[in-house]
Amino acid sequence: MCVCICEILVTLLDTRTVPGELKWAANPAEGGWEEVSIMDEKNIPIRTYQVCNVLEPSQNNWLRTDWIPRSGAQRVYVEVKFTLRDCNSLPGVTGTCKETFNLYYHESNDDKESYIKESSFIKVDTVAADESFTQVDVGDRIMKLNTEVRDVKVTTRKGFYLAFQDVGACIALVSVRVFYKTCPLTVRNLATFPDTVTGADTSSLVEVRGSCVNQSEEREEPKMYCGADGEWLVPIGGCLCKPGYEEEGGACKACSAGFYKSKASDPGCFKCPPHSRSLRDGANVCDCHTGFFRADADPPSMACTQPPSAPQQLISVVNETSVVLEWAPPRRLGGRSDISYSLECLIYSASSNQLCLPCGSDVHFSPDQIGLQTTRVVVSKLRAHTHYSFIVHARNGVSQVSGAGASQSASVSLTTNQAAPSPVSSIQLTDVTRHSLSLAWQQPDRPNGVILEYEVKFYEKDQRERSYRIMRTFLRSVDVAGLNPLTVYVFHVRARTAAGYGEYSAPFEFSTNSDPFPLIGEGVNSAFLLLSVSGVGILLLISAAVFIISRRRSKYSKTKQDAEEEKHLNPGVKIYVDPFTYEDPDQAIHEFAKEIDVTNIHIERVIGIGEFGEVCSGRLRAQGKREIYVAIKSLKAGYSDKQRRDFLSEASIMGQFDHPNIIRLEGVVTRCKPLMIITEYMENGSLDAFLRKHDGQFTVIQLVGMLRGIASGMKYLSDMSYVHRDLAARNILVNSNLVCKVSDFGLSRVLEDDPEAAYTTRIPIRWTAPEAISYRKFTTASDVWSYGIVMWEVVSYGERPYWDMNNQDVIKAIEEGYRLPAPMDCPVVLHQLMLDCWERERADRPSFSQILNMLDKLIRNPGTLRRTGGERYIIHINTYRCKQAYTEITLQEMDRLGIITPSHQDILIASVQQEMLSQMQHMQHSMVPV
Ligand code: ACK
Repeated sequence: MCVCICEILVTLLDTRTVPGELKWAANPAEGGWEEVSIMDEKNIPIRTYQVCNVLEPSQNNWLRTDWIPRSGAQRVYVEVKFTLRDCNSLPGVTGTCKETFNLYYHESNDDKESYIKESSFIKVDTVAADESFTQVDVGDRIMKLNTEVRDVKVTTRKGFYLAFQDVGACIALVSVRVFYKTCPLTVRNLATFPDTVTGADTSSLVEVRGSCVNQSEEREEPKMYCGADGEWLVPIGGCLCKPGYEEEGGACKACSAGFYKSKASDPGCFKCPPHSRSLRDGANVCDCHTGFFRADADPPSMACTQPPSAPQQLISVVNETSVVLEWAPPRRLGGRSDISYSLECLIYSASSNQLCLPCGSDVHFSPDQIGLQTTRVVVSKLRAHTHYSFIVHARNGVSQVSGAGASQSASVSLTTNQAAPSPVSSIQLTDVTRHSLSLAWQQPDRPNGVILEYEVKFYEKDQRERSYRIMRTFLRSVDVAGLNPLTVYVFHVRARTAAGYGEYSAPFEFSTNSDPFPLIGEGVNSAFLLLSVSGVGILLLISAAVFIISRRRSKYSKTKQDAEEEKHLNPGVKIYVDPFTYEDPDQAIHEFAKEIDVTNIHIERVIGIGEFGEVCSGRLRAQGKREIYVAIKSLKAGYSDKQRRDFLSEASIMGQFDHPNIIRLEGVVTRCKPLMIITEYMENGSLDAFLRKHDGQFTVIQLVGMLRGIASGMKYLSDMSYVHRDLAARNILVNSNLVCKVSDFGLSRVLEDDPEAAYTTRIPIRWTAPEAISYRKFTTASDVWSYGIVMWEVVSYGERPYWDMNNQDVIKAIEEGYRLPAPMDCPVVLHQLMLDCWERERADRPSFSQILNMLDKLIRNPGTLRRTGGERYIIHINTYRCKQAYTEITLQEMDRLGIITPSHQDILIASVQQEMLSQMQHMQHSMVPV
């Protein structure tokens, strides 16, 4: 729209509008200017001043106006309308007639100056007529009116006087108008500029600051210049409508409902973006619909959005102690593209009432744990054999404001595999002599399981690794003897768990002490010198010998170890020889067992009672070997020949075996009494008692590790065609490293030798396969049955198989198809393996080789051990008098109700998985007493 910025004229004096006479001061008062009232062209009476003394020379007629207030003006305009007679038109005037008059002004604060000296007036101009008239025809008067305008700067006083000087013209001042100019009030760029009086000079510009119109704010200081002619010039800056308002007709108008304007600089109001609305006028932002949100950084022009839904298809791939987590983006992104993921890692802690605790800071996330843009993370440095939960949160810019940040997540639980321990980080020297170094170290940062052993590798620094020695210890320290004096040795230590050896530590160098002998010098007795020299010689010889022997020994042990491994890899070559096939049992014993000199045996204490007498622990110092701990079984005095043969037959059998999971025979004492069988010492005694003592203290993987050892030993025995016949947890021995070894090789000959013996009293009914009970069909397959029972014993921490049922009931139950239920927390796969071992048909049972493979597979994939079927069980409660319906119940509930009491005399509780229901129903029938 065009705004007219025409000047405004403010009148200070207009003779036409003055009512009545003007009564200006004329000088001379008579004969000069005269006030004459006439009618103007519209017949309105006006006052004029006239003078016409053209015939008289030297005219000087002054006419002075009244005081005119300046009213703030700085330059005033004087518009004079007048008529002037042309001198030529006047007959008889010569020389005296003029055609101009002079305009003067005089500034003054006094509005009533009665007399002003003519000399104090300042001349404005000499005014001549543009038009003049030659004659006045009174009847038909033609008046040619001149209009002349002059401007005068009046700045010094409050007002001024004007004066007209006539010097001999014939003039009529028809009207005099005095005015000044203003630039009018105007709005430009939403700024209001007030009415402004123009400047004093014709070229002056008055700078004016505008003020913003209602509901607007300054964009840039609004300014304009008021020109002398009353026109606005050069607008600068301006204002903008505030948020919620838009410009219309130079004003700011509120945005209507459904529209918004967020910034003053926005060109106008916009429609509300999707999922938002504005209900009232003047909105600077639209409110989101319920369930939709706007992030702090979201512009108001953006649609309102929602948090994402949960990530999809979260999968985990466990690799030892690392896990790769991958997922697909959420199905609903909420209308945003700023999705990110973060991971929460929780560790299952058995110690804190099975709550999940946040993983420690040592867990590593790649590329990161939070702010992930990718849908794949590798989590490493987890603990081995440990249950973890990972929660993947999907978040976007509005998750926080929506308050739903934590809920949009997917989770996965997993168990890490076994992994070798991390390296030992440092080795400290605790003692040093000329020939020995004592070292100690801390457990690795991440043992990843129970540390079974440390291996210390060392060599002379000069020798590098060309020739090294190995020592193994269960402790975190070692005394290394037999070293050369003043020699630098390099040591590496590594730890071993069930998962194998970890990496060696970095090399640590330690030096033995120097030779303490005094230097040969003055004052040394020659005999002592001789002794010293020869002593040094002998010592050197001894050290050399020790060195050579130790080097040989280390080579031997390494060779032996290699052979052991090789043999273990290629089993089944050797076949077991039954000592009873020897006519002379002593021949067998001397073929398979080493005779030990009793003076090398140091008995320390009694640790138990065996079938033939006491079992003691003690130490054996075999010639040229280091002292070892041993178990010593002795044959009590007063034995018969048969007892002697039976006693020694165990050693003859044991002596044929060489396997890490078979108890090792050190030798026998047959040449003096009492007869003794010396075996390696197993610190933790028999497995059943050991498990009962440590009820619930092992991880499933540790239990499976024990079972694997037993299966490995049994595979070795079966490869050698040896049938054990009395495989039970009580006949498994456990050493300090939790290594389980099969022992007790005495039962085989009992039945063999005495088929008519009352075997039902001696036979371990609960451990024995039905065909072996029924018709003494002892085979590796019947050992497999017993192995299944051992599995059950292990997983139930030494519980008695079939609890307090008597042997006859056990035989009957088995015959009817009943099988032991899964122990509490037993992984489904393990119970299934037990059931496989208890197949009625022995051909259907797995071989030890298959069992071993299966357990190895479980150890490699511990996730498969997670399912315990423990959530809900079908419980059949059978009494001897009545049969009850089964019910679904959890173990916890059973526990709470106190009904799982296997020791209870007349109640048998069987808990099986749902899949086993048919077998269970079958069992129900079987348990009805006859
Ligand atoms: O459960 P234990 O302590 O372990 O009690 C029995 C006891 O002797 C009668 O057999 C223990 N025993 C047998 N052989 C050994 C051995 N080699 N090392 C340690 N203890 C043994 C067994």
